[in-house]
Amino acid sequence: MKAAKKYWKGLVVVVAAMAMFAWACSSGNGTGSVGGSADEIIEERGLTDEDVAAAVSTYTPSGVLDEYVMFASGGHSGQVFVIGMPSMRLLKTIGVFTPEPWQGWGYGSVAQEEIFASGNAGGQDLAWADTHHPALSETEGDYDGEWLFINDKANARVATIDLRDFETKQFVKNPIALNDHGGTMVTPDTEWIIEGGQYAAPLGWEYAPLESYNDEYKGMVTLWKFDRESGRIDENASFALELPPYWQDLCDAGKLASDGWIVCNSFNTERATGVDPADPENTEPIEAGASANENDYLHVINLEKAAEVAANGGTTEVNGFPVVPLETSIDEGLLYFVPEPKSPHGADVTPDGEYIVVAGKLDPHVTIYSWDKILGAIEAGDLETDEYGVPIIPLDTAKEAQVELGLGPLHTQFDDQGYAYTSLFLDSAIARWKLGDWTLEGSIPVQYNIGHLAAAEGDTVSPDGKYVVALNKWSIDRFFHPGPLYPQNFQLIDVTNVDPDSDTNGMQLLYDMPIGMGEPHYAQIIKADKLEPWAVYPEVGWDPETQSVKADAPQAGNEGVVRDGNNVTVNMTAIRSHFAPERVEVNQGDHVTWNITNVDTSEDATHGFAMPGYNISLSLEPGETQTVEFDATQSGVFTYYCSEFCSALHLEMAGYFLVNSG
Ligand code: CUK
Ligand code: CUA
Repeated sequence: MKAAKKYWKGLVVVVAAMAMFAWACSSGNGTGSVGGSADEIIEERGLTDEDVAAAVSTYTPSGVLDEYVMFASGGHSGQVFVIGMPSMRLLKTIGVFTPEPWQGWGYGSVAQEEIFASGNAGGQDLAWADTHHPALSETEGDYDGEWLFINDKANARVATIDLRDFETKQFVKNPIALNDHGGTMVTPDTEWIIEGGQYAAPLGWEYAPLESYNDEYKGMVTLWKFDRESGRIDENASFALELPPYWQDLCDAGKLASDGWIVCNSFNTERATGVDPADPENTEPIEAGASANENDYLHVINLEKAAEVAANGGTTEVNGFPVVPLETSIDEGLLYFVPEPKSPHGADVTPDGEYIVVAGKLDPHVTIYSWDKILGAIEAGDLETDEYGVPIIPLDTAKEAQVELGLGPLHTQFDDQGYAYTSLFLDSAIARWKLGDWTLEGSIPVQYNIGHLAAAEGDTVSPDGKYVVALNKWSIDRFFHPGPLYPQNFQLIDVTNVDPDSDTNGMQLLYDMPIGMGEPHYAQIIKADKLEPWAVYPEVGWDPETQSVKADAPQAGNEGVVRDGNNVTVNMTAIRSHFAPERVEVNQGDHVTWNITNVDTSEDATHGFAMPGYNISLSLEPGETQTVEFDATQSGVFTYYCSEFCSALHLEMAGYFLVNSG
């Protein structure tokens, strides 16, 4: 602790000097400052040395850009948050599974309605989701900044987001399951997107009594094939593996040493359903039944071989989707189990692909499995099997080490100095431990009840270190609480320093960021300069659905209204501060196709198109074209207007839609 104090003293002197200098410069030109000198402000606000060091570590002057961008799951919002780091400024909420009014996401656009419809299940229109795990696309195991995927646990869906315009392009609904969990994770070249299941059910969710659980209920993992050319998941080239009715949990893709394989942890291998099938009178809560055994199973899956088997017709069909039967997986050597201690959570492959880290949840250890040892055991064969015939590699054969970290270990991330970081849910802390030495180095308290944690480039073959973000479920006393539903708390932690004399081993908490939208679960953090988003669409008349110019998009000069029987086509342009045409008249009952192009090409010159009465809200970014289609069922006078304050005469950017009942 002594050394830490000294370290901070030194840093704080430098930092305070910098702050004073900056203040002197700015006050020199007469701008002044609210509280006086930096020293006076520090004193008045009662800030400690550590506070000041933390403040200047994250303070990002106006106009200065962040070094990292974090993509955080939006949880039940069904969206994705884009957050700059280290400033922890929220830059955008990307509309994904839920309509998002500002982006006009899901409020009339024909192309977007098709995307939403493709995600519907069970005859229901879905406008919500429970997003858990975003995954950035990778090239050779490194984030490439091109695509982002995220799963919807509630409805077993995966979305594809294009990072050229940060817009959602696709939903795929899993045809064999209603919920998922171990998704999304990508293979090192983004050939496959993993979507593991969670709560076992008959594949295709057909009715089967719970008494038949052991035979009729199944687990699954689905492998979605990603086609970079088209920028879409190719549903026709995708497949699933049938698994025993254990509750598969978190998956990860192998890399380098373990490339071509995937792993998923599981729980409830007890197959508890709340009722004893042999004695229906005997009920027991699922939570008790599901944590009765000492071990569950790490699933080790040979993806490369499974893909071959699937491609060569080794599948049956469930709801038209190819599924490799469990028997085939066993016969072909696609699936192995390794015991994992007590209700595990999280399976994380180390950057070199040599080890798999599984956290105990109800066990204070993480268990580290050696990839070499697993392969050796598979090669040696002669393995016992579980009740379903799946070969089991003994824990002692596969185990490299166990490290006792604290209570409730969940998820693990990695840095560039050979450290691993594991979230401790029950202890509300992050533990830092050393790979290879398998030693706990220190831990830092977080507030409170951490779930995942995210490290800068932490899922790649070359993590950056520097920052780890704690994604906490609870915030209790950290913020003003707006009613009984509290914000959740993202905490930025500096992990650059290593100081064996401090309790935290040198890790320092820098910043608390309340997230007023829950529950985020996971995030990934990419170096900002790896992203190359467009500032405006490349050409006027751009269709974001196809990422190309739409041949018949309205352009300046060809605006107008065309009638063909009862079909009316409106070709409209938007430019500061004018819609053309400004008057559109149709007859009640006409079918209206309304095309709009924003012909502005300067940065930030977005126009909104809002038409109350017909429930239309679009956001037209520079160059973008959109189409809405509707039947003019309601007669009357409807004013459409621009909903983005685009110019001094923005309020004048409006027009009349007249629906004549005569
Ligand atoms: S799960 Cu939420 S804290 Cu969905 Cu990744 Cu572990
Ligand atoms: Cu266009 Cu306001």
